[in-house]
Amino acid sequence: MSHTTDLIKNVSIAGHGQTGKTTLFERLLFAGGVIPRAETVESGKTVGDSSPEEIERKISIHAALGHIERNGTKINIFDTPGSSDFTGDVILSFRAAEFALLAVDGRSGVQIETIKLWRNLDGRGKPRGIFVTKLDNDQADFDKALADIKEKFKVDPVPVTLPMGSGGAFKGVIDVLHEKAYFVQGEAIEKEGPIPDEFRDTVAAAREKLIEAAAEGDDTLMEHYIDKGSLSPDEMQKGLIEALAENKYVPAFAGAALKNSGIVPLIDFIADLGPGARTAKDLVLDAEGKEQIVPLDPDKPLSALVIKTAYDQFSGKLSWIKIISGKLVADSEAFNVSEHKKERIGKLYTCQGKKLEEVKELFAGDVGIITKSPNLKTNDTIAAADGGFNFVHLRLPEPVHSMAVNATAKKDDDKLGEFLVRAAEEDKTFRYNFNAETKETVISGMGELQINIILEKIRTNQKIEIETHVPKVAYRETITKKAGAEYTHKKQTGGHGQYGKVLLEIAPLPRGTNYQFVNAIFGGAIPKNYIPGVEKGVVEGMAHGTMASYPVVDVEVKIVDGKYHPVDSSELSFKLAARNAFRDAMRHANPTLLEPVMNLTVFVEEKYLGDVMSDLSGKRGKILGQDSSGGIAEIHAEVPQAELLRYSIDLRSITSGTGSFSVAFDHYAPISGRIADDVIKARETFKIQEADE
Ligand SMILES: Nc1nc2c(ncn2[C@@H]2O[C@H](COP(=O)(O)OP(=O)(O)OP(=O)(O)O)[C@@H](O)[C@H]2O)c(=O)[nH]1
Ligand SMILES: [Mg+2]
Repeated sequence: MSHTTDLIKNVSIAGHGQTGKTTLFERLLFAGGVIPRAETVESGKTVGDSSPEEIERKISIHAALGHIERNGTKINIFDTPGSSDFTGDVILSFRAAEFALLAVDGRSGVQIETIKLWRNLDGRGKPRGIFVTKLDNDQADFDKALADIKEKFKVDPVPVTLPMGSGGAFKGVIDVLHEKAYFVQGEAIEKEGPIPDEFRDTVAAAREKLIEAAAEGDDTLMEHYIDKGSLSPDEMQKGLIEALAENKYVPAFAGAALKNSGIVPLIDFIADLGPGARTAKDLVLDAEGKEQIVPLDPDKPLSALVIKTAYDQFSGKLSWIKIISGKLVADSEAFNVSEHKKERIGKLYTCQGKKLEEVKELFAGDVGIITKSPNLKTNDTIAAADGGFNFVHLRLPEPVHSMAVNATAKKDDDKLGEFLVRAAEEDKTFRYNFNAETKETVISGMGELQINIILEKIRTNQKIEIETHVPKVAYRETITKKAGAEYTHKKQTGGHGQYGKVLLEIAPLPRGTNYQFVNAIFGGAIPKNYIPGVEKGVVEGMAHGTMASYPVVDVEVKIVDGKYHPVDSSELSFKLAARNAFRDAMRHANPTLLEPVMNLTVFVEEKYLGDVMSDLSGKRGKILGQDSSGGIAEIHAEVPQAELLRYSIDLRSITSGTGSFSVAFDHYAPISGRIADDVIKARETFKIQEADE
């Protein structure tokens, strides 16, 4: 069944790893009547974790989509992965949803991913709520979790539900808004009942806080509240809707998803007070290439965005699509604006996890699926007509972990290539590229786990035998002082000889300048038509430095004098002379190796700060600055790339998997002593290998 825009809401469940998101998703579908019984993640049968790799590891790896209906409103729900390796799917769900629900473990409180996700939501101005779950665990503490949020995010969450007891004594939750209690019923859906007397005072205080949040919703309500000291239920509802849509307060919910607790009042809240599809906006690039905010609008012609591509074992290629304006109709024709091609729209679906449900149309605000379209790619814009605008591509963090990979048998190269194309389409944080300099195919992503899962798929699903190794570092060579050299290329071979003499002067240039060629020949010592040959020789000479055969950079090369022979000279002679002259000059110019230095930002809990800092200093890192707030430290440093090739693994072990980082190339810096000697030595074996091949 299709729902119209005003009857659609999209919610993303996100949060730190293992906080119970998939369990919550499962219980929402159960309470919503979608599935007859709720499964546990351990059973491997949940709707959320349905791929073989998720079932095997008992963690979420891909976003899952499902929906429930409450009072005619369709609530699309995304269950997203908690591991930062799969952050791409979290970010796409944030784009597609009007409301994010952050799952927080009642015992652990705010964790590092919670903070990163919060920041991402801040950047979008996206309304969000907190679901404090696992309150049935010993030492779980709802109030403490909220205090933690207040301390770390400087916002005071407003409880919509409150727990009754905790740990072994956890009995259920109280819906503060509707003043009802919900009692745990084992495997069954929680049961409504009156509020036990012992909680009356806490509920009254919480209700007061909720009314204040509602009054913030608009000025007239605030006046009423100040005048009367309270708000009517209708006013309260209106105020809470408006204030949440404007991200003015953060509702907090208590629960224990595994015990089906806190689920029904959560659904009620989202259905009645959560931001609706109409509050969404998106970003397009207009015809002039300028970014424009566009509101979601059912009354405009069709526009839609492909938010995700997945390949399912049974259903084949699935293109997830969010409708931003108008409606998408099955068996129709639209335009793929990104490709400037007509797009034949066949069947349309919504889904409950991997189970597809056919629909006739999808209205603005809804998220659905197009199957088996060979042309659709993630980030494509679908519209009623070609041209005009394109949706802005989803912004994702840059990869931080890389691995070089090659098929053991040459015949598998193409198959491996095809798989990598598909993997990169499925997860936009995963990249692959052939590095022509190091002659390696390097795959990169957000962490070791993501890369290992891809490698495993290559080996087991694709049955391709592969070899992997740490990617090579692209070192450079340069010079540190001026030098000159003279070289005569002379060959007498019967008839025509070869003759060319060049005198070069080379000098260091500032870092990053790469190369400058200066022709300072006076009086035709070398005729003009041979100068390009000279430059070619210099460029060839610079391709392989004299230290370890790495490319030479940041050198000015001046041709100052030379000699030619009217018969024997040729471009080739001058090229060879220049190449050798360059190499001779370089040897006298005090050459040095350069290594790439990265700009690193590390994000860790404060208690790990000391260990992270000392590890970085052991990695020849230069600390540029450090910031701490709410128990989380952010460290900025410059660190040689050679030291960071395994950093995601190192940081994980230092921080028990909680730390994260981003990294980007910054500059090249000289190395000397043992470090340089090691690089030169490693290159010697590499060169021998190359010669063997
Ligand atoms: N005691 C208790 N355990 C829970 C509750 N909710 C989830 N769990 C358990 O916590 C573990 C993680 O649950 P998941 O639902 O997979 O957590 P998740 O946030 O989806 O995990 P990722 O997707 O990997 O980030 C599982 O063993 C669940 O059974 C709860 O309310 N109480
Ligand atoms: Mg999960």
